[in-house]
Amino acid sequence: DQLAERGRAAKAADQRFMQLALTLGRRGLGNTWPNPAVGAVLVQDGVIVGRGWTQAGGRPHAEVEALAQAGAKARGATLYVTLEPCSHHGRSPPCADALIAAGVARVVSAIEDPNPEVAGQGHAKLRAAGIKVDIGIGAAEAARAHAGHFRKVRDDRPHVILKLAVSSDGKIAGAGRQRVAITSSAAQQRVHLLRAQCDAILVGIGTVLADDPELTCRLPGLAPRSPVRVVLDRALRIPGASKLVHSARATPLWLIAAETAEAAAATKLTAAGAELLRLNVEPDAPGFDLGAVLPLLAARGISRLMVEGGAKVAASLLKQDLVDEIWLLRGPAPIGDDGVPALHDLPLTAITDAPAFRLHTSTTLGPDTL
Ligand code: AOF
Ligand code: ZN
Repeated sequence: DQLAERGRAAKAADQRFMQLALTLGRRGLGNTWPNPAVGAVLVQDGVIVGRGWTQAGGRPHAEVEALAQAGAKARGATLYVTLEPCSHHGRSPPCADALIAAGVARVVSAIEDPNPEVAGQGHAKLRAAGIKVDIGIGAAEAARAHAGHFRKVRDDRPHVILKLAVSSDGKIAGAGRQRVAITSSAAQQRVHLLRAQCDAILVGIGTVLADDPELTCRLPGLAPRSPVRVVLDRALRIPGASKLVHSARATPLWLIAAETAEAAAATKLTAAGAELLRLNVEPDAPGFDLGAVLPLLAARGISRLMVEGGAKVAASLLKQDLVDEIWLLRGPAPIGDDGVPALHDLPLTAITDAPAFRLHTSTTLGPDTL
């Protein structure tokens, strides 16, 4: 009985420390691309001796941070980490080697790293050095935190988060695309936080022309965490006077344009700080093939992509089954039949009733529902 009790207590402690590692790891969301946002905790005799998370731009890795904090106290300690420690010589030496050198006794790892350069070899290396390795605690939550990394490695595209802010009758704007207040400031703040937790945010040129959005995170202190802004702008119609172009030096702006887009516009926008990504488009195609746009972003390191509009981009992503996660914010008031529906040519029930999606969480934000 005493033995069973001790086993249960040890398991509960493992879960608690892994929860902490997951929480620390999430601090890096949106800030570590092209790398995943990993969290790590080093524990010696039940006492936390080191905490770490992947730093901006992906380095140092979480384990290295935790080891640096623990110093000599890492010897004999247990490491809780949200992703398999790396075994490859990438932009930094392998974390597995650092853990072995520091004398860590046990590693509790949430999930295997799908990166083919690692893919089980990190765990194997640790075991070969006599470290006890337990895998799987917190795996579901880790898979969610690292969804972008998994998607990028496996499917060459980012994890796509579609954000929709709709009126009670499922509209996103008034008649003639007129801007209407739909959600409250509480909901808007939550959206700004989500922006900070994504690597990039994508909109169509129609949304830019209609709304002149800035697409930054404007929460106090979090402006530097604004994502890369990406606009699908095949003919380079984005106005030089738009907020996006104006802020292009402070926060990156990537314009996805057709190879045929006018050279003069390209020169002007590049001079203003925007970066151009050229993509081939068939002359009579209605727009870009999003199935080709997403790999372009993944190749540049983007693993968590938020999509904020408009209705055409949202509908075509859904039609092509390229949406992984939806944030549906619904305001309390209707707009009316002449408003713009959230999904061009698709009823909103295409997502709310679609078998491909399941409700993860539902919560209220002021007068709105998320
Ligand atoms: C870890 N801890 O905190 C992260 C890891 O180019 P590098 O050397 O920075 O390696 C990048 C790869 O390392 C990345 O694709 C992923 O497989 C892994 N990320 N690994 O041990 C970390 N961020
Ligand atoms: Zn590493």
